[in-house]
Amino acid sequence: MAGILSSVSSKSKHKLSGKKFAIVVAKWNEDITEALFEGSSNALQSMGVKKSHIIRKNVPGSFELPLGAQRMAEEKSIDAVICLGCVIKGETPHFDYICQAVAHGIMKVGLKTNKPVAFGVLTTLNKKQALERAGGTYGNKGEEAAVTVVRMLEQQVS
Ligand code: RBF
Repeated sequence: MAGILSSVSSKSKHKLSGKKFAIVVAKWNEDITEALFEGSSNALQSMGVKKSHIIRKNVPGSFELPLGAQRMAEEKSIDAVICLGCVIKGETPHFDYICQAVAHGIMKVGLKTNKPVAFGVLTTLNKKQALERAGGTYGNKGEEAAVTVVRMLEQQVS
């Protein structure tokens, strides 16, 4: 994590202080998505983003992330959007439908609005795998999503 964040140059840190970010959080599997939110929000702040420039929006489930993201990305003042969710495989095929729709929907929002929109959605076989990626052994995918949108913004600011 320190490595990823320190790769953001001090020049772009300065420029990031004026940028505004939306974080759209799905409430399903809330314990996991809260940990992803903490990861994203803390990472943005350690890269120089003001807390008041981080706007949080909750949606019921991951399926609603694309619309939540679109509403935020269409706001003129928002520079980038981070989508956070956690879909855990059950015994029915809903997992595949939700994951595909969410991934496609989130990508479309970025292309339509021409703003960085990150896919910070865990798609795991079980809760253990999700915990490992929400601040556990495999890091925090919320942090990685924050670094991703910053990298995409850097291409515009540097
Ligand atoms: N939303 C999630 O974010 N994660 C899930 O693991 C998840 N599992 C679901 C399982 C079923 C059978 C259904 C019907 C919905 C699930 N959802 C899940 C909610 C979904 O993203 C959405 O909020 C609802 O389908 C309403 O549009």
